[in-house]
Amino acid sequence: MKKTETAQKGMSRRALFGSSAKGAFLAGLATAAGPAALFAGSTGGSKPAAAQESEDYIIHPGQLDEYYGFWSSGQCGEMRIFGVPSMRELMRIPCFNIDSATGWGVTEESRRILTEGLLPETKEFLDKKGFKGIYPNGDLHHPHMSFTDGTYDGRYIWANDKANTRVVRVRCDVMKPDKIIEIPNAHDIHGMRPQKFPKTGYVFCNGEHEAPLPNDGKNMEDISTYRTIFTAVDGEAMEVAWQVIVDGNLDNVDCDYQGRYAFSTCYNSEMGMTLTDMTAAEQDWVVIFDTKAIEEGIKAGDFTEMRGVKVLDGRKAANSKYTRYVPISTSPHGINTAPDGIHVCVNGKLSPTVTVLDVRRFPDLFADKIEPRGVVVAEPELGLGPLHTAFDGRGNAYTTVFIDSQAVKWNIEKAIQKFNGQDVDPIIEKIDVHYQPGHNHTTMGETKEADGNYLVSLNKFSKDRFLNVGPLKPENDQLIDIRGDRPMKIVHDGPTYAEPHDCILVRADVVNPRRTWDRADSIFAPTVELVRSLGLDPETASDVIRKDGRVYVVMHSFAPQFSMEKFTVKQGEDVTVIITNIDDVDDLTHGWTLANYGLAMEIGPQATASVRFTADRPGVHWYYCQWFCHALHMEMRGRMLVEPVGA
Ligand code: CUK
Ligand code: CUA
Repeated sequence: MKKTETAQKGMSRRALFGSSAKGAFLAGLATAAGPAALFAGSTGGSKPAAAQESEDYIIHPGQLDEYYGFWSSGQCGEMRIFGVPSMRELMRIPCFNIDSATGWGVTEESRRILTEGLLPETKEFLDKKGFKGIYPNGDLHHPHMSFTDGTYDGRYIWANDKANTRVVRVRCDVMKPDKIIEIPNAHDIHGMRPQKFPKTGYVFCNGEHEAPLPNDGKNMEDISTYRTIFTAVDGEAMEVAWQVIVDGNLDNVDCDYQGRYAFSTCYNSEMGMTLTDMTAAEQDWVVIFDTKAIEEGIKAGDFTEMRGVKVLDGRKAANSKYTRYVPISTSPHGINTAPDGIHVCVNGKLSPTVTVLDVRRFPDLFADKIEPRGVVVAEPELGLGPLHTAFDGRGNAYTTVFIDSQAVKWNIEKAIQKFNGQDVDPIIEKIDVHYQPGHNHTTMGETKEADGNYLVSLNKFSKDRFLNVGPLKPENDQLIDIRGDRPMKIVHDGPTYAEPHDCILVRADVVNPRRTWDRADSIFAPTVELVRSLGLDPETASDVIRKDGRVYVVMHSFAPQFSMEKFTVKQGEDVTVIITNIDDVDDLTHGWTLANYGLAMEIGPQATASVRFTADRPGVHWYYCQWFCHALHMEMRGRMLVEPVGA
């Protein structure tokens, strides 16, 4: 299908729904299952010859990918590593979830990371609930890597938890989280981005939902007391640096390449509680934050201390020097800064437009020299339901249009010319995706090193693209070849389990994880210290120590053996098993699963891991290595003998 026809098809679809994207959206997404299926045409069939020529996006067995992809998993609560362009899933990184394979949420090391950053009342709540201090779920939407000088530096990846108001930091050298913090005062962290310059720095976090401040149940009906909170986390210390109170519900956030401004899309400027109220106004806004003014405000003491955090007032009515509100048509969603360091694309969602802001005008806006809309330099109409935009570093943008089920390639400069009255069409090409895309992402696309090789479209529905697996279907993450100025070409369908909202695509040379653990690693350093305090060397010990009412079982492992074939404890004893994997071989992970006790853990090469439990069940209980490690892996086992009380 030629691109002009594809574009026309987009038009006819628009005609079908009438001109109101809002109407189509509010109609309960009938489009997702109905009319879109009618138009489920692919770009398959007669492709332009040029697009068929190069198939070097095919990664043959044994070949390595050019890019690491870091995927969110939404309500699964984990992060995932993909290889791109092969779209092979390489690894999962448990973050906010509890994981059966690795014992994330079960081991002492992961429990420390999961609990130490929680607020005291959350800890208390989770203990009472019987969750032993740990939330059983999370909703991870936005993974973003740390920056130095406008591009990825391979140190960390941060991500939000919308479900339980947390932020995780994953260490890229071992691909495990090392810090998780709960954000006080705010509710339900959604949009999240690290500062790009000079170095991250701040990690900006949008509290999406509004609630009374303080939220102590004394005044729940008076909506005028509800507040939405924007948070800057110090990404290095993993502590809240400051917060700003704003109006409306903060959705997505991005920031500039100069290290000064952050900006959030904001829906529900009405502060409505129902769908009708929330979409009543014609316009919502983008809130721009001046981090320099905020830092000066803090120095001048212009804040209220709440829960140990300095909170500034950035509400619209407060006419604050910390924020500006730029009107955007109602319910904007994604916000993305172009690699040119100048243009910011605000995706319309209910409006078929993307609004382009020029960051060079922000100082004048804060100086009140121009009207808020004076920062708008273009507003191309792209299709129904624009959600997110990605960039190729060649001046082009790629916007997902949810209702139209398309990716739209358009030129930023041409959109500006059109906005200035010239007779040009900024839209270069539209391509059908399958189906209903949310986020998209280009290779290195959120950095100044955007290289324009591949575009990933994260589609919410797969419907008929795969064998039917029952009522619950996978998502469909499609890889699109955008190299050169050839027509876009879908080169891979990638089914994924719930639910990638966002991903980043990072050049492989930026990411250099270790092959085995460093014995001095901070993640298990407290455990190693504990073993030493018992007078033992974790790498050679095979001992049972009783101290202060607790039992410590300390052993090591080397394929295919645990250093202890058995150990004996008494029923009801408080037992901690600590194991060090002394194998120093690439990929030689052991595990320790205690049968019928609900316990398992991963022990990577050169790592120490531990679990603590009460030996409630008497009798013989086998423990075994659950990670296939050796020809005699099945034989890698031992017995825990639990003597009944009174015996
Ligand atoms: S949001 Cu999911 S499609 Cu949470 Cu970034 Cu836009
Ligand atoms: Cu060690 Cu299997």
